[in-house]
Formats: sequence, structure tokens, C-alpha cells
Amino acid sequence: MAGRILIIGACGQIGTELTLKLREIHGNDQVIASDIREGAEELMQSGPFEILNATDEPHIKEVVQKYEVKQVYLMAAMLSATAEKAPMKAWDLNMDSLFHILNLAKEGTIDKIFWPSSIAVFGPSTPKDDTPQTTVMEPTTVYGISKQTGERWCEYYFNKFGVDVRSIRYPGIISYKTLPGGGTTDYAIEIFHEAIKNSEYTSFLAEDAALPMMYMDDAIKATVDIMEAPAEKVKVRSSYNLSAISFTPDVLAKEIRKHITDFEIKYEPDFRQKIAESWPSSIDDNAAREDWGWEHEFDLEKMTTTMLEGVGKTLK
Ligand code: AKB
Repeated sequence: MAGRILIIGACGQIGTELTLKLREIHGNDQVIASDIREGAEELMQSGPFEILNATDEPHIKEVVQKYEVKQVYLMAAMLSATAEKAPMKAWDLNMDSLFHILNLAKEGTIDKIFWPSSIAVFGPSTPKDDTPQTTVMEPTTVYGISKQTGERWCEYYFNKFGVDVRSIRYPGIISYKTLPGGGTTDYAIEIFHEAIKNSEYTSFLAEDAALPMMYMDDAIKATVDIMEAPAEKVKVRSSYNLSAISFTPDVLAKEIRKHITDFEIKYEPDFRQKIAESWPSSIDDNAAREDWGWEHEFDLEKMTTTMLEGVGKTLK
């Protein structure tokens, strides 16, 4: 691979595991991790790390030049629930960081960008089941508005300036190594921690709130696959729908109960329920499957056993 990779937001939930995977593929010294604060020991010790604010354009340029970076994965963002509490801060972080990276590619400093979008780009007027790749998009959250706007800009930079930017609309990502921060889908991780520690969980989403979800390994595989696909196969330059599993808190609780038989769940929906209601229940991802061969591996059963085992180990 010519040139190094920079991950911005490397210490977050997806960033941590993505950095470790890319270091495994390309070599530790080829993948520069950066974040506003230090992260997991494994990440800090396995390769180069820089403290970097995703909105600090001069500093991003400095790091890119220092390590001769050619690819950037921009993983820093404020997620749906947190963004509702700090709308302008979320907008500035989510948009400024994207423009800094798009402009680096436009001026020819870097060759390729990965930028994650989300199911949050959809809204209450979007068809809820098997949401198509191209459909009505009227997001009602700050996070969703920033992701949808970002998608438009990615496509614009591709069409107008030939910027090789690739993106997927992540569903809720489930993992045990690094905790998520401030999302609506976070209940699907908290539930495992509470089930193991206390055999009970109070869900902030209603029992029938169905949302698209995915186990981390599948999300990482999709990210690596779309970045490695030949450019002509990446036909959608806004962002691809991506799907694996879809379930409600009630269905997940029943699956957990197969392993922890006394597990109890209670429901106290808060402001995040309204966000969940505005999002799809399931996603049609045929475009990703046809264009660059996306396939998921983890179903509900496999995800649940992997999470119970993984969370169990981290709590020991
Ligand atoms: C969130 O809940 O905000 C995120 C997402 C679906 O993008 N996990």
C-alpha cells in the first residue's frame, strides 16, 4: 500500500477495532491512530498515536504531512442522543471535520476517504420496513441532518472533483471491547453488561422498538471491504445501506434469557424512544451486496453468544 492510513476518532467504539484490524492488515506503523484523548491500551501500544481534534484543520494537515498519509478514515462524530443536547457543537464537529478531509483529497494531498453515515439519515416519512437505498429522507435529529448533509457533500465532491470517498450507513453497532457513546442504539450493548452483572435491565427504548443492528466484526468487514473494492464497483458515492440483524428490546431480552434464565427487563422509554421511532426497522442493502459483494456473518443467535462471552470476560 502506498502511503499511510490515518484514523481520526480512533479511540471510539468503531475506531478502536477498526484501527486494530487495519494494523493487522497493513502493519502497525502504517496505521496512525488519532483522537482527542487517549484510548484502549492495546491501541495505544500497537502503533503510532497522535492527540488530534477533528475540527483542527492545520493540525490535521500537519499530521497528514508528518506521516505521509494517503487514506483517512474519519470516525469522529457526535452521535444521535448526545447531539440532541448540543446541536450546534454536533453540527460543527460532524460537518467541519468532513470538509477538512474532503478538501485534503480535493487538493490532491490524500487519495481516499472513508466516512461513516448512519441509518439516522432516514426520518418518519421514510418507508420503515426494508428501507430502500434511494428513498424519502427527512431526518428529524441533528445527527441525522448532519449525516444526510454529509452524504450530499461526499457525492458532490466525487462528481465535481473526483474525490474517492466511500461510505456506509451504519446501523446500531454491537460490541464489547469499547463502549459506545451517546447513541440511541446503545441499549443493545448496555443490556448485556446489566444482564451479566445484575440479571436485570431497564431499557430506555420501548419493548417493540425495532431497529437495524450489526455485530462489530461485520461492521469492520464492511468497512474494509468497501475501501478495498475497485473504484468502479463503488457506484454509490453518497452512502450505502448496510444491514445484518433487526430486533426489538423484547426479542433481544428473550434471546439473552436462553442463556441467563432469570434475566428480567423493564421499560422506561425516554427521549431516545422518539428518535428510534423516526428510524427504519429494517434495511434493504441489495446495492451493497450487488456492487461490492457485502455479506454479513452474525445473526441474532451468534451475536448474543459472542456478546455474552465477551462481556463476561471483560467484567471478570
Ligand atoms: C446512534 O444510535 O446514534 C448510532 C447510529 C445508529 O448511528 N449508533
